[in-house]
Amino acid sequence: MIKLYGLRMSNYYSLTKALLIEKELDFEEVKAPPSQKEDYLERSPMGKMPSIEVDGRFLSESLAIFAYLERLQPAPAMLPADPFEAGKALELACHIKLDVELVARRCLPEVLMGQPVSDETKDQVRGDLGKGVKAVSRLFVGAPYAAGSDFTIADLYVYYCFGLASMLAEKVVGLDLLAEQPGVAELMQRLAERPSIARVQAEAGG
Ligand SMILES: N[C@@H](CCC(=O)N[C@@H](CS)C(=O)NCC(=O)O)C(=O)O
Repeated sequence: MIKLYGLRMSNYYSLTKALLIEKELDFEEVKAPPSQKEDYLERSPMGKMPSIEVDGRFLSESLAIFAYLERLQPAPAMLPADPFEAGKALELACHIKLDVELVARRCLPEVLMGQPVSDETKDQVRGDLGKGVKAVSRLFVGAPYAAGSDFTIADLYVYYCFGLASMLAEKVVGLDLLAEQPGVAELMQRLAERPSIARVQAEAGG
């Protein structure tokens, strides 16, 4: 059985858990807060969550875990069958992850630990987020799903990464990313009803 390490409060842990549920794979959750201890780094070389364990071997990074799970359990597919469209769905997921979520994440210390972020950082975040959100809107299809007609891994990145970024952007730098992207806001509302995501949310407090 696959072991999923991390904490339920983490957006990337939640994304990976939703993916395991979508794939109907058996898994066991193991509480493991981020750490720089040697045994943790063996599972996740940057000391981050999530990571998974399969038959005594470890894998970290949500996209790498996705690549593994997609091959392990091809159905239901989380990428379009067309190879180029599959690439486009991953391109969208990458921009959400690297150019929106990772940028907004610079504001996390202020929200999570009350550590104020400098005005200089806030200005940089506003500028970088502007570019990142424009990149996402060029690739976002939203008809009806993020990358086109089918639910894909890109939808999970929309929900868990664009979602966190929009909360951070609003709280810390006063930007309403969802107001600028009504299609994303509408999709996020629909995704919240999806059984995998609703289950992750229902279990988040535990
Ligand atoms: N690129 C990683 C990001 C994972 C990540 O940022 N995890 C956060 C929690 S949501 C974490 O472990 N932070 C603790 C740290 O950076 O030390 C992925 O896609 O899995």
